[in-house]
Amino acid sequence: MRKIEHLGIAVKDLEASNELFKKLLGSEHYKVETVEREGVSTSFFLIGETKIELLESSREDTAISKFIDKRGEGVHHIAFAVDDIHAEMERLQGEGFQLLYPEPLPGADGKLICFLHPKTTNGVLVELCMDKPAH
Ligand code: CMX
Repeated sequence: MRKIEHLGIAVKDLEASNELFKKLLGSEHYKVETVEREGVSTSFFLIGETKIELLESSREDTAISKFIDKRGEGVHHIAFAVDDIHAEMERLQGEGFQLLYPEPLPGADGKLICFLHPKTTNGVLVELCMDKPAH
């Protein structure tokens, strides 16, 4: 694992939270992106070498809407940057962590991603992410 790539924060209203985080961080979000597969609208803020990803559910019964119903708004996941996501998935599976996908999937912000089940990581949803290869 190289560094914390981003922190994901579940929010009810992306537009209102963009305004709030703009005031908090003193800078604007640099992109807004929809991930259809996950049913989320996201926005990204850069803070040093790390990012904050705000996540709003765009339909019912998504991971984000379930999370907000159960726990309210707040920190949803920690994403770590990795150099080789396949190797890291194999290593972590060998260590007994439960991967949520057998193969990496395309995520927001030009990444390949995989999640680890929070039940196997002290209750914290962990994401691995790697820049998508150029070809
Ligand atoms: N962090 C910590 N615990 C979480 C969690 C989270 N983000 N989301 C769910 N849980 C916990 C729940 O609190 C619940 O715990 P209890 O059994 O103690 O009540 C348990 O996990 C099961 O929760 P659930 O609401 O029944 O949800 P599911 O089992 O259907 O799904 C999970 C949980 C983690 C497998 C699912 O949320 C998932 O697949 N997440 C990965 C995908 C994702 O989060 N996508 C949104 C972000 C996309 C992006 O970044 O672009």
